[in-house]
Amino acid sequence: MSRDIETNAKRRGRARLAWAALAGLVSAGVFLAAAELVALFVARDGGPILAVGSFVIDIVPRWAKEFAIATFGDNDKPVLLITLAVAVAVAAAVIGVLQYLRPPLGVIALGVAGALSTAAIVTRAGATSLAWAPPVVGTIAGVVVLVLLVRRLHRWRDAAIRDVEGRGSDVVGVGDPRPAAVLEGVDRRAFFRLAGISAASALVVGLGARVVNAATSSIAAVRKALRLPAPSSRVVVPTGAELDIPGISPLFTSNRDFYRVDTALTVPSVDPSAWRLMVDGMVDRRIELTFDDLVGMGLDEFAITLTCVSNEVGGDLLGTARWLGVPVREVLRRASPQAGADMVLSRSIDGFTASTPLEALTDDGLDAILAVGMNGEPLPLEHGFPVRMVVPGLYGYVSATKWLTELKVTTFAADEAYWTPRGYSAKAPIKLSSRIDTPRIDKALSPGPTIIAGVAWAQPVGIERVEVQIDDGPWEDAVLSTPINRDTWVQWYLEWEATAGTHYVAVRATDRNGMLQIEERTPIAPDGSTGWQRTLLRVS
Ligand SMILES: Nc1nc2c(c(=O)[nH]1)N[C@H]1C(S)=C(S)[C@@H](COP(=O)(O)O)O[C@H]1N2
Ligand SMILES: [Mo]
Repeated sequence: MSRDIETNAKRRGRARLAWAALAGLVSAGVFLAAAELVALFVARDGGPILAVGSFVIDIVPRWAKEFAIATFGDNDKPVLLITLAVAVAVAAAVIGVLQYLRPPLGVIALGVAGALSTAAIVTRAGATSLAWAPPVVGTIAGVVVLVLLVRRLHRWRDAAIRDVEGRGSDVVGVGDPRPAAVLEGVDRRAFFRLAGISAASALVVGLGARVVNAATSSIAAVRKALRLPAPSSRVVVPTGAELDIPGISPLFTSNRDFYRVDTALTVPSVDPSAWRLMVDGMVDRRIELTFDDLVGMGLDEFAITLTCVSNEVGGDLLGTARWLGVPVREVLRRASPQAGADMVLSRSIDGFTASTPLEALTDDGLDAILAVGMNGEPLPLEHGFPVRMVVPGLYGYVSATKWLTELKVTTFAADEAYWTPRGYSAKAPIKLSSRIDTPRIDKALSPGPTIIAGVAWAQPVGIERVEVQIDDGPWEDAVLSTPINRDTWVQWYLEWEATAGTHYVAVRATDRNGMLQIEERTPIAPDGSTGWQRTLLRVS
């Protein structure tokens, strides 16, 4: 009788080794899922599965590659991935068993595997500065799940041992009055519950992230391969346009630093070869353009400062880029808008719409464009690839439609855009404004010569003057950089002899029409914030 119980217990002990292997597999699944999820946000190519696959492709000797291609042909990559998956699964099972039998050996092995995959990822060509994040976060998540699962497995084992030892007497003497067999059931269920939840979450999160990443990054490859024709004209940057002052906003905002605002939960994937622009509504001729048609109209480069209506006083939701594109007026001219139309409703593939006054798009003196390039490269995916609108002088939400698909010529009376029923004006010219970039409010300053500097903008009128006031002193004229054009911001600075103590610095701008920036503070809704920026500086 007692021998029966013992062999039974041994059998169950061996079964628990299989559950330890399962714990390892689940932890590996959590590792991969967490890494894929992080990769989606910080480093598109940083997912460990494909990265390690690419790493293997890079390091296997040529004969092995040739053997694989000769043997498996077009299936060589799937075969590689399957082989890799099997290897990972075996290693994960071993790690689970190690952690069960000899903790913390499993954790250490998992940590080493994580470090190796991180090395494989960050040494890849084109790895971004955050490429380490997916495997590192994945490793941490995997270790946590492994530790928790094996701890539950140990508790289950201990309860089972007590159960065997305690047969005959009903109660185990560990302070819990419940029978040992009941406790064993509780611990077993705790293990399987955690294993089940972890495995299911890893599956859903990992596959979801992978699918989204694959769907969008194939467009990333298309974009990378895209060569835009050279523009027939380039932006001329006059000397003195860019001030060399530490802490000031660069004259051109890099694509990487350019603010991003949109309603898209995931970045839409639009293949230029499938892209079409419909121009319809109140037009004599409905037209449809392909990407080649558009680019074939001839590209020019335009410097324009884009501004978001959500920019608060002192905020950074604006940026200046060299946009490569075709004037909207040339496209509209082909369709020939009808009399009575006063608005163009531009539509994005994701359903977003913007209402732009027709004359802002047809005026010969305004460079409203359909942009395909940004700072010398095709539009980044997040900034509207392959085609977006950029209109000088209007906030982005009423003009700068990304992932553009349609221009509907219509009237403000007949149509309304995405933000109009949501509390924002149907028309929204950019309000002239100015910002202090340096010194920052949190910067420790010492007495002596100090440069106060920033940017000011009044698209499409241009900035005439920027004034700075220190404490209750007079408004002093700041020195302005040479403007590129009226559609871009200017930089400004003022030299100041800082004295110890607390000071207020305020800035205000005047545009070329002689209009002074509005002093009174108003919120961003319904048509943009106003107010002079005033910051506090501490000098000691
Ligand atoms: N499809 C689409 N286009 C859009 C938006 C959007 O939500 N969806 N937001 C607009 C707003 S509010 C602004 S300020 C600009 C921002 O452009 P950016 O993200 O390239 O800086 O895009 C505009 N174009
Ligand atoms: Mo915006």
